[in-house]
Amino acid sequence: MDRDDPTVWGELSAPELASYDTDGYAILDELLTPAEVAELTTDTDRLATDADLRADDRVVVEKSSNRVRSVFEVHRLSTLVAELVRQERIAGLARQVLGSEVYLHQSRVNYMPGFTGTGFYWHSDFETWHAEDGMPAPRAVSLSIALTDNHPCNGSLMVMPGSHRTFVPCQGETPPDHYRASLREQRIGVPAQSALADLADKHGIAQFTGARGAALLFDSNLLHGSSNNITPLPRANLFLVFNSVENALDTPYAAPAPRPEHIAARDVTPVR
Ligand code: 6CS
Ligand code: FE
Repeated sequence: MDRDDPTVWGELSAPELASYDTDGYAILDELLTPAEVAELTTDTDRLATDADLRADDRVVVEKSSNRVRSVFEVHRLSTLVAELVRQERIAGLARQVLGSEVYLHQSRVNYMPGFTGTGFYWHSDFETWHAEDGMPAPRAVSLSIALTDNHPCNGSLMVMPGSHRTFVPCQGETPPDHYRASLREQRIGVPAQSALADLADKHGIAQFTGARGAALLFDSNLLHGSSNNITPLPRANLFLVFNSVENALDTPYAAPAPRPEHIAARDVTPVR
């Protein structure tokens, strides 16, 4: 389906965002300094190794190893992340694109260890957020900040530039409580191979690479995914999702019950 909603709801003043409307994403090469990344990494590594957190629902471990894949709600677990989110160079990007006050819909760190890191199959985040979380419109942006260098070879994110203008409804139904399994390996809510083939043919595939501190700002409906990481080089990214306060979550459009608040926040207090 063609998308009716705009991609940019506000005014873009940052020159790095010039191609955001057309491509559905923009790369910010040096969003954080190496010193800032080093400080953040101390905190995010602590979260991944904290024995007390292991049993917490916010921690997702890999399907076939005991390694931590994601930690959710990191802005509540790390004061450094909380302070970072509020900064104008971070939340200000989301306000420019979304044209309103914004709040954090989701925050997480994705850890992709060397050798054994497993990828994320092709998906549109908005498809999941609409169906399972009740997000009305694709008026949200994600900021993925590289905490390690993102090379072409270590499972870096692939995107289909321009695919954000097409909404691909996914087949099947959302089973109750499937979100834990889905965060390890998404099988439900992924587009049909024929749709992916058509869109790849039309738009091509690009990849987000960059040194630690680089960031990718992308539209909630952009098709993206990543391969496994068999290199010795780990990849970790801090992932922040901002939603417009005018796009607050409703009841899910295609799931029996909403996902928990650490995955999809319902408190729309603006980030300031
Ligand atoms: O569940 C989420 O909110 C996000 N994570 C996955 C693996 N797929 C959909 C969305 O990107
Ligand atoms: Fe995603």
